[in-house]
Amino acid sequence: MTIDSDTLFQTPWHGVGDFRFDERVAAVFPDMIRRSVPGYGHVVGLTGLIAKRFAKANTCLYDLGCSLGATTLAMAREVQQPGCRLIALDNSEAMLTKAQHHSTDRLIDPLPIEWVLGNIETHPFEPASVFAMNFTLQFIPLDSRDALLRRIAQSLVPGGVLVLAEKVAVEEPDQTWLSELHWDFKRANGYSELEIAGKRQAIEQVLIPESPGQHTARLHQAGFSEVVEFFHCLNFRAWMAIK
Ligand code: GEK
Repeated sequence: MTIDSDTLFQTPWHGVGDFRFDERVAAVFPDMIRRSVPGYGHVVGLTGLIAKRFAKANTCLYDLGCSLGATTLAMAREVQQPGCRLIALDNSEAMLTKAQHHSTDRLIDPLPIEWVLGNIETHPFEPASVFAMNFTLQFIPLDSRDALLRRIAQSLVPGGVLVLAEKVAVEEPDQTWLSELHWDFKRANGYSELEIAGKRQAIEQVLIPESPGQHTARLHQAGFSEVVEFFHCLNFRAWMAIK
């Protein structure tokens, strides 16, 4: 696979809140997410290892908001339990088309992957032992998040797990420097001031982060018995929520 550099915001974007997961974003996505999300590779790799530990034979495993399938492939490589189905869901046709292409030349002995074009909010889930939702809940409308998390918890078999990774809102008013440090991270990865400001403007009304406290409270309310943070870097966190 050749990875194109993310130069999308070097020229003016369409406008405020106009960010879309279209062909232009899909083409540069691996470069964009690596340079924008601290610890992305760790979260993806650990999700594979968590899936290996929690997968139960003859159940489904879901990757919700799979994009180009990095998390999906990490799970497919690790899971050994028999009779599992791995379902990768995204509502961007551009992402899914590319994901399917990549996966065929990347897996040697694959757990078969079902690539599904669909909306996480309405797609019916079958009994599952693992859900991964890495950096995707942040794009779901705020008033749909409780119902989605409840539906995920209901679809999990006892002892099943949800891996949830998110960009989070800064909880303490005196910690706004955490967001600034994230912009420093992007600068250090070669993004210009124009690109950082352009992306912020485009994504402002599309990516709505919530605080860590809001996430963990929602996970408990949704029916998870144990919620453990396994990753934290700047304003990015990931939890395992066990049913
Ligand atoms: C990774 N998890 O590389 N239904 C389905 N898909 C959706 C929806 C929805 N309602 N809303 C957004 N998406 C991936 C990275 S990216 C994160 C996830 C980012 C999809 C959207 O099309 C995009 O592919 C993905 O969620 C979010 O491990 O871009 O920061």
